[in-house]
Amino acid sequence: MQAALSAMAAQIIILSPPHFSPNPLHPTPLLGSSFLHGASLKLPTQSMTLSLSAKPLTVVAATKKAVAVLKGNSNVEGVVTLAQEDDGPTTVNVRVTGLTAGPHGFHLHEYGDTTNGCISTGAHFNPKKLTHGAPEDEVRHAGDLGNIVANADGVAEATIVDGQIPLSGPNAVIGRALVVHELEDDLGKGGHELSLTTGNAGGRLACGVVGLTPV
Ligand SMILES: [Cu+2]
Ligand SMILES: [Zn+2]
Repeated sequence: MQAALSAMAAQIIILSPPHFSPNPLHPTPLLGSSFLHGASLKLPTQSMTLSLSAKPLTVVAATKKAVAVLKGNSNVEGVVTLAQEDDGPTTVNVRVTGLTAGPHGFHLHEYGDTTNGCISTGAHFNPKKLTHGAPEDEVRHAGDLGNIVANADGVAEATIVDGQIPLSGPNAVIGRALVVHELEDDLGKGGHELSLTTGNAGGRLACGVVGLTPV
């Protein structure tokens, strides 16, 4: 870890000179205070990343984990765990009970706001401004995780691996909400007026905010 940070700091210094070339309007000596400030090894990681115009450096291998506890106004409830290694896909483990047998739409919604129950979690998380689809479609909401299928006992268990729901970065899903629906998500192909926005998946049975959990 220490070695990795030192190596990165060395890289920063090598990459930094363009930012510190003398400005003709405000000439300052190259080794003046601004240079020393910019090259300080005590800068937080975030600042070092922002100081580079190239894509952010990966500091060290990291696993992130999160959990959502789903509850609602019925006896439907569940626990969903999410895990992501580095910038890889996120693995989502789902267990929901109290459902009617069969498929139920399962999505990541935009907001982690449950002040008015699951309704206030907003629409499907959709940073790319596309229409609703299936998880495997190119055109889909990031939050479109398809259906989970309950057995005759009303229990749905699934493992979903998805590349559009990272646990960090600009489109991170932490602080948003997972929602399980009353009906099957038609994956945008049902021809209903709601197919291309919600998959016509009906009411929201239970929801839970995605929060970080110990790795
Ligand atoms: Cu939904
Ligand atoms: Zn959607």
